Order: sequence, then C-alpha cells, then structure tokens
Amino acid sequence: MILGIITMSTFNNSTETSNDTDLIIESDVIMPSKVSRPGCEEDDRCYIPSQIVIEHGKQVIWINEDSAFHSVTSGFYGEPTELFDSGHLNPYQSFSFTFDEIGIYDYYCTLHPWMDGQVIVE
Ligand SMILES: [Cu+2]
Repeated sequence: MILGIITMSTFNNSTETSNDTDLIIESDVIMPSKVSRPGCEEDDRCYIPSQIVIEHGKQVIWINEDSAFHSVTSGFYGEPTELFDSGHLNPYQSFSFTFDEIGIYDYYCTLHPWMDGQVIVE
C-alpha cells in the first residue's frame, strides 16, 4: 500500500495568506512524475510497482501523481482487451478496478506506449 500525499494550496484573497492541507489518498499503484517521457520503462518504473499481486475479489487503486494525463487500460498498446479503461486521468486523479477472476492482467497507458504494468490475481 502506497500512500500518496497531495498538498493542496488554498488562497484567501483578502489576506493573501495560503493554507497548505495535506490529503492522504490511498493507492496501490502510482504513476510517478515524468513518465510522460520515455525512460521509465528501462527500470520498470512507469507504474510503481509495475507488477502487483492481489487476491481475487480485491480492488487495485491507481493514482496519477504526474502533471500529465495518463490512463490505466487493460491489454497491450494497440491491443486493448476492454476489461477496464480509466480514460484520461488528470493529475492526482485515481482509478480503481476490482478483479474477480484469477489471472494475469496486463495494462498500459493509451497516451504513452512505453508505459505498462501487470496485475496478478491469485
Ligand atoms: Cu501515460
């Protein structure tokens, strides 16, 4: 379990002071910053962790911690399986999917062909 920490800044116009609020968002897999450029695939860090093992019936939560859009889409680039597709995730948006069936599920990002990951359901 990875806890992503998001700092949200809110500004009070009348006094021009800022308040930082930390939100803890539960996630299992993160899309880290700068993965919108190739390179993360060299050490398998486009999704962290790039492979996750869960029990069937459990969900996986992904969060986009990058400043670019990403997706979590089942299958391989150019060969989606249409089991799940997050669509374009905004920065700090999350997506979850519950895996009921045992199996090995590959997924990728529709925007960045080098980004891939795998969920193993036992
Ligand atoms: Cu991407």
